[in-house]
Amino acid sequence: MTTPARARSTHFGRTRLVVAGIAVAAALSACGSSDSSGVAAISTTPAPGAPTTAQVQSGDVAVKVKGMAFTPATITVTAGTKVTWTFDDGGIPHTVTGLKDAAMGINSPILKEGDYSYTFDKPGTYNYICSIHPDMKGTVTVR
Ligand SMILES: [Cu+2]
Repeated sequence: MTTPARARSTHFGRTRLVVAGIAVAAALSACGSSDSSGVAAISTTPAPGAPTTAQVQSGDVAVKVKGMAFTPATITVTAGTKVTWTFDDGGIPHTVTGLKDAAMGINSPILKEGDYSYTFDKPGTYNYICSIHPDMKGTVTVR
């Protein structure tokens, strides 16, 4: 009667010890993985001010028309900013063509090279495309 109780007690104690050991190991590995992923997340986060598309630009702003795209496709400028698109896509013709009433003034000829400029005087959002390749899209936000 005494022996079975002892045996059970010992067995119970061992089980708890093993469980505690597993819990510690799990806690350590979980801690290690969460630490490393936290460091990775911090290192891949861009520094403040790094994304150029979020910056408000003024004066003369340049946009490249190259590789079947406007780069940067999205810009934010202050009123009075002159935006110049430079066409350089290996002989592929493109345009800068405004969409909707507010952007109707944006209307370049078909160009393979050279540049086209437009001065944005009024605040608003101006969407434009290449009329030959409508998948080429750009946006100028004027503040
Ligand atoms: Cu085009």
